[in-house]
Amino acid sequence: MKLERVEIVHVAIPLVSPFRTSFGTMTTKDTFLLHIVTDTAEGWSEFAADPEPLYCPEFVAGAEIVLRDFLLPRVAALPVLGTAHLAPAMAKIKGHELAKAALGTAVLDAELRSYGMSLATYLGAVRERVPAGVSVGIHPTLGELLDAVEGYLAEGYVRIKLKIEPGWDLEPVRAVRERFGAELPLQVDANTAYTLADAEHLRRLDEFGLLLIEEPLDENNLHAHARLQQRISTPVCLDESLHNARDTASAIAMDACRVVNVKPARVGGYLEARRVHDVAHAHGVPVWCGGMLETGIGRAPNLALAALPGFTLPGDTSASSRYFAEDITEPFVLVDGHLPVPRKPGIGVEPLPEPLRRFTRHRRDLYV
Ligand code: OSB
Ligand code: MG
Repeated sequence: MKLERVEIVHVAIPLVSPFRTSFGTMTTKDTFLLHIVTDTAEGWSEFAADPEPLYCPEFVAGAEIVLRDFLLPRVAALPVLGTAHLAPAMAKIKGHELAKAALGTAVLDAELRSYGMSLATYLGAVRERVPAGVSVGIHPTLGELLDAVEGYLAEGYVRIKLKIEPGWDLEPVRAVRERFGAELPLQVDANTAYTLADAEHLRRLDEFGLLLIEEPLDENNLHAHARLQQRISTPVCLDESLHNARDTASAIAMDACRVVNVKPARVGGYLEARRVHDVAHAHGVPVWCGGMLETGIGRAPNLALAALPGFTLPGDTSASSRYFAEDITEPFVLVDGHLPVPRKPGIGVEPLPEPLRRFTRHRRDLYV
């Protein structure tokens, strides 16, 4: 393929309800789509992070500069544009996995469209639909939390994840267990809000039979997570701390995690996400697909990944209606607690012109 044009489309789409985590509150999905045009096909992707670096070091305005000044010039200089050549071309630029993932996914989408092959087929998907969990934010009161969980269970979600932070942990978990029973698949996500000094407190979660506790301690502190795992029986799951397959191998070897949250953007794209899956699966460590409140453009490829054999736990891959009253693609709809794996070429979806136009803040050419 030959690169002809790269365009950034900034979008802002209101969320159906505010989403509060230990690091902040989101009311709008505010990010950019990457649209690439080649001589054979077009490709789309979504930058996964937010305008502020609260979840991870990358952020919307920074990623645009990284793409424009460092990643695109290297990729545009390739004699042949193709997924296999991308990682070596971008390797000299340190970090910036989410920006690399955006470019890599748009190129992969275009390449697969030119072959007429779906991402699911390319990755080796073994399922036609994947079970959907839902990530439930911190609520002002326990009553409002229970109402929210009840609503999601009524819609068919098969697993609940509660966001926790100091002061909002044991009580919400106890309340959800009391109301919905011991059999409900339940897990928690702290987004780095605790320290090892909280180990005895976190051990009190053990009695609730949680599937896992996600990223309780500092990002990248594998040693501390391993120390915590020695003191609690709830399986530790890592999100923010894992940036590639090598990190994942180290974390598993150290017993710093017994479950892995795979977010393709966080590890630099779908090829590395596949490797993270392979490493974990080879060790018998279950993985599941995380989310970043994506529009349909980011959700579609995540569903393809979640159909790989090692994804044995339900992901945060919820239906479009959990996030948006109106999405920029055809919505993903929950059927019997599952979402369909896209099977059309590439990521299998594209923006609908009319909603895209309404939710677009501005467009900029990065490369012509
Ligand atoms: O830690 O998994 C996380 C959303 C934004 C940033 C980080 C996280 C999340 C979620 C929601 O938990 C996942 C989703 O429903 O997309
Ligand atoms: Mg998380």
